[in-house]
Amino acid sequence: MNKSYRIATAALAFSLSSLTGCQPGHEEQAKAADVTGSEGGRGIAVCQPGAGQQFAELAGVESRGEENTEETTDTVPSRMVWIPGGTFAMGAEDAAFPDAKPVHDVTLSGFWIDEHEVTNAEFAAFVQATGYVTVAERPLNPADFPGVPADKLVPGSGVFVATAQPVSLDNPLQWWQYAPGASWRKPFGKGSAAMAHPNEPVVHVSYEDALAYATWAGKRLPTEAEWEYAARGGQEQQPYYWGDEVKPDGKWMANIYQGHFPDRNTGADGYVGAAPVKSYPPNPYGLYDMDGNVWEWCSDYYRPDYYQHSAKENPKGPASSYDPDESGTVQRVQRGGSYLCSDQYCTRYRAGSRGKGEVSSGSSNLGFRCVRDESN
Ligand SMILES: [Ca+2]
Repeated sequence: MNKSYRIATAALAFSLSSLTGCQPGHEEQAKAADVTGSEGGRGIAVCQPGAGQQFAELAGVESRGEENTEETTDTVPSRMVWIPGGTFAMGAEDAAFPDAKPVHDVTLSGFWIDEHEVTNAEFAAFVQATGYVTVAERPLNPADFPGVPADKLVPGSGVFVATAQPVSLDNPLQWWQYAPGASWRKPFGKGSAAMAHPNEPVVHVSYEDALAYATWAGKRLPTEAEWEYAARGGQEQQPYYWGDEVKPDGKWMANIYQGHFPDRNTGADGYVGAAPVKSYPPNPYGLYDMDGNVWEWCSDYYRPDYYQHSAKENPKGPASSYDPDESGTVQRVQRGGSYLCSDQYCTRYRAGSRGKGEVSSGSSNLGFRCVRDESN
């Protein structure tokens, strides 16, 4: 397997592949010039691998730093919700999402879906039962990383690091760093004492990791159509899964990003990083965090043109992946956006939009939830 995409510089750096869902569209790139150079010097460090995670001290905002290493045993129970079969309009008319066109009718059989993202506590039970080692924890094969010094081949994963000041939005490596030792157990890497919180969604999971968990749990990963159908909650096309306004009645409906990306996260919605599951209102189906918090793996291969010839009943995606932006990589769909999404950057938290990522890569804002067929 060619893993050269995981090398961004002479030193081992974080793969962009799992972040592509948060790369700006052309519209956002055009705005980058306006962003750069404004509000200089007001950056808030969200985390700094190597120096340790340092969450901003913000009044009213959950602050979690190195001192927070306590064990919590009171975990959110795992529950599944039955989604009745039906037909819905899949995709988005939004000009920012050409790969989400055309909007097309899709008919699905009913299925069960996790009411919340898989938590660290749930993933820990899987690891304890099976001894499973995630991709981010495994030794790196030098043959997969030609030209990278052996001492740089350290297991780890990509962690978001707020910039010290406003930057151009055309290069995500300015705010993504490869953090040695970062994994689902230690989301910010070995330079931080922070451990995974039991009720927060598991992160730094590759597609393989998510699939292994789902199989162990007697479940599977959702198709992209199932995911969107569940997220829409039986409602018609609208800009956001919850309605027409990003902040109806002055209330934040999902864990997304406020402030100025990527240097100043005000955490106005209550969280600057991942939030414990079920921290925001559920959708009409009783599902939490279908929007924001962390991206979620789907089982479909990603192709930007798939909607042009998608099956009408129970579509399962194309036979293989193709991404003109990253040809040669195998990509699966990711959905829902994350705590780093806003209308300034990463608009793909909006309804009907699509994300994607390279299958062996995880990051600090990527997790998953599972589904189950009626007969199982
Ligand atoms: Ca937030």
